[in-house]
Amino acid sequence: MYEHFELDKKLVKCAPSARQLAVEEMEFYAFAHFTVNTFTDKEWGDGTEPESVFNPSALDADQWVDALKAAGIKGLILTCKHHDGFCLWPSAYTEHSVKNSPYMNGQGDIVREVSEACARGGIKFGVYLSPWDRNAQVYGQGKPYDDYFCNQLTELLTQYGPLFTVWFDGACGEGPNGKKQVYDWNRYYALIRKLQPDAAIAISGPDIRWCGNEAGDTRESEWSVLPTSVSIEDEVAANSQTSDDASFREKKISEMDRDLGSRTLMQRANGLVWRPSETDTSIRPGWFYHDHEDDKVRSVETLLDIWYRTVGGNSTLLLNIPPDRRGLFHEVDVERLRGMGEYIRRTFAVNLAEDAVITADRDNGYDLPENVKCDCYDTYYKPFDGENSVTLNIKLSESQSVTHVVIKECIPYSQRIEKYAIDAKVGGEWVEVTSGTTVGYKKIAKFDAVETDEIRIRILDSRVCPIISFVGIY
Ligand code: FUL
Repeated sequence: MYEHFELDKKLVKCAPSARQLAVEEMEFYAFAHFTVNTFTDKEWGDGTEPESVFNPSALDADQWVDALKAAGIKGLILTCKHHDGFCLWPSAYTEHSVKNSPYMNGQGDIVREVSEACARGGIKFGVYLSPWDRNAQVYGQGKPYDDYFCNQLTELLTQYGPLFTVWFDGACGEGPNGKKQVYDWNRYYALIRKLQPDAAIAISGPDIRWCGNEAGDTRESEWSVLPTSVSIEDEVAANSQTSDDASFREKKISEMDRDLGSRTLMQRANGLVWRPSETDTSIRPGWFYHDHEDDKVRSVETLLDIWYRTVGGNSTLLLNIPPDRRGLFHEVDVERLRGMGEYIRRTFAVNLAEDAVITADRDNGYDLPENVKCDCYDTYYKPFDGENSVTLNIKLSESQSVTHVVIKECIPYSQRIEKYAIDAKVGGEWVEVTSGTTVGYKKIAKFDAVETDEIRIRILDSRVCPIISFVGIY
């Protein structure tokens, strides 16, 4: 067997839960940051904003959903309560909400309007509820605030239909009384599991991991199998004053670390966990709408670059589009979303692999190479365990211009590929067109157009053996 076989056998036992898989399959979903900040021109409200400032003049959640669908976006997460504590629904537990605003004479419920528009439009709905609350008087008192937070969470979990995710920010500042709250996370998680068992708990939660930045940056190697913690090197432990203290022998993983899953790191793993990356970033410089940023909306080109690196790099993309003071997505943002969607639909319209003949230099006699034509997890291509480098050959029906190869691992069997290269046959010779490291849920390999009738994917290294569910050529 090859060098890392024993380690790799342990690593590939780690796989996604159904709720994690459901979010990964959405690939691209949106945030809408909307609260009093939209009207006060701030990014963080301090909780003293009068409810009277919140007054969208022409709110139309169907317009949001139409714009999202034009980009191919599959779900929307609404900031039901941001750090300022203002609730977009008429919560029974606070006066600081839409019910005391001029919007619809206090009869409005924006969480309802948005969740219903998502259901009508056939996209999923999720909630952002900030644990940090700069308005609630009970904030910082311990259990009284946890009770308040759980009451609000219960309203959101029970009154607005199925939620695909509950998004918890890690921010924890001071409340109106100058005190910080120690959040009872396990209590919040238990409530979500009880009331919405299919919802993935994101960021400050067990199911979906923050990518580590808000700029849209990505890693070259993005792993979903992570260590729960790693043992620190022996010499560090030996030099430590309290080296007999077990906690000093352990290092927690930070989402901002560059390496979250290499074999080198995994050799020191104390446990394993599936935690796929989500990249959250805004279409504008801020998370909330500011009219002075109308000329700073990211270009279609920039947005597509982020889309390629995230959706095509084993991370989901959570793109924020902040509604303006009318309660609409601004025309510029709508145009950018449409531009993205048109490009993506056009580029991936015809999969040349469908009519190709697909073979491999080895297979297990059962999970055959042709199985990668089906974009599903029921069938896949797999060699025998221990065969960690293989070549898939894709003979096209005729010579074509090719610019993209898409590879998806069968992630119910974990993430396995460490390294690959892609070649095209040009004038009878193999030419390497691109290469990379991890694949995971999906890799979109983009390269300069090449005229070819044959492509090959060389898996150069993988854990135990690669299990490939899909290959697309465009
Ligand atoms: C951050 C917040 O402080 C920002 O306002 C925004 O909501 C972003 C998604 O998360 O931590």
